[in-house]
Amino acid sequence: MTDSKNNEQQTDGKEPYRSGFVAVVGRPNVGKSTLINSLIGTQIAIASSRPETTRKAIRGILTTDNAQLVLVDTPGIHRPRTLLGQRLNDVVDESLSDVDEIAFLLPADQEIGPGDKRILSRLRSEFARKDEKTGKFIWKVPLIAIVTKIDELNRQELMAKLIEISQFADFTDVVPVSALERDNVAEVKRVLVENMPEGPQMYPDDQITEEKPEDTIAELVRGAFLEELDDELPHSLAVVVDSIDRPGESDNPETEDGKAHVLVSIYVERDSQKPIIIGHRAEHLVQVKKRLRTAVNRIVGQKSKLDLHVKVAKGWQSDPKQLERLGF
Ligand SMILES: Nc1nc2c(ncn2[C@@H]2O[C@H](COP(=O)(O)OP(=O)(O)OP(=O)(O)O)[C@@H](O)[C@H]2O)c(=O)[nH]1
Ligand SMILES: [Mg+2]
Repeated sequence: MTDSKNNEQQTDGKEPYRSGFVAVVGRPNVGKSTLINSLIGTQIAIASSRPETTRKAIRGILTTDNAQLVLVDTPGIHRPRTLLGQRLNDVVDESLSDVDEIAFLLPADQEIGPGDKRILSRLRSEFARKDEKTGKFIWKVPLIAIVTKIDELNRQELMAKLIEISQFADFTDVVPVSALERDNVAEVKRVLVENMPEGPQMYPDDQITEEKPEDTIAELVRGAFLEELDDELPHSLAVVVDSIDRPGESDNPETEDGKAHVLVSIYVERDSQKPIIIGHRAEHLVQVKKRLRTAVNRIVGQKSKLDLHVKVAKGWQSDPKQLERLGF
């Protein structure tokens, strides 16, 4: 099942062009962001071993010879415990309105659970109607089950898993994949394209995301801290890019060195968290800047300087005003 990097879609010239939106949904931590990155071939969404990594509906654009798919990464669907959790669920609702196809991710290495059932019934209430005669659900859009993390199972276990998932709901198709080992990623692409309605190309060939540079950088900074900090501060971080000043375009004296100046605020919930973020002799700030140098230069389109400021927004995850200010 391993696919080669050059395994692009072949067209015979007769295939219609297809385009539209795919909502990528599933419980927290099932591998949504990782799969989207691997479909697109570059990191546009951050992924981590912690649940609730994704907080915004990031849109990645996948262009093939005969199709363009906008993959909408969503926060994991879960029972909310904080106001932030509630807002994350709202984000999922918004990103579900008006999609052409749904990719429902289920991890191969876990049992189908109440979380998955809740997601299914939520999808049904929005996208399906019940046929009175047969009692079956008729879907308005294709519903594709993607079984993730298959590298965790042997062949026999995987077969049993695929059968179990096929019986869980009336999926249009069921596709196994390991995004981590790039196993069967091309097949996922093929199935998603095949089920997309006909439509025109919407974005230039080389555009891979709909996000503003500010938002992409803010996500990358948050992702870099999640990696840098291990488990010290799981959910307490929010990142905002306040400004990008380019030389010649602003009065900011910082740009006199010819570099763009990217001003970033990193919010934590309590004073005591500040030194943890900053680290001994600012080691975390230094590492994060180093990690992101190339990516930020690419996004801004020129040599840039990241300026990181750690601030406290007391209890922001449960405070409506603060949440709004931080873009939720
Ligand atoms: N073994 C294995 N692990 C994977 C695979 N894909 C993702 N993971 C791991 O699963 C964890 C979660 O991945 P994410 O892509 O952040 O999951 P998510 O569904 O986007 O999570 P939220 O945004 O929090 O809902 C990370 O530690 C990934 O490295 C895979 O194919 N195989
Ligand atoms: Mg995610």
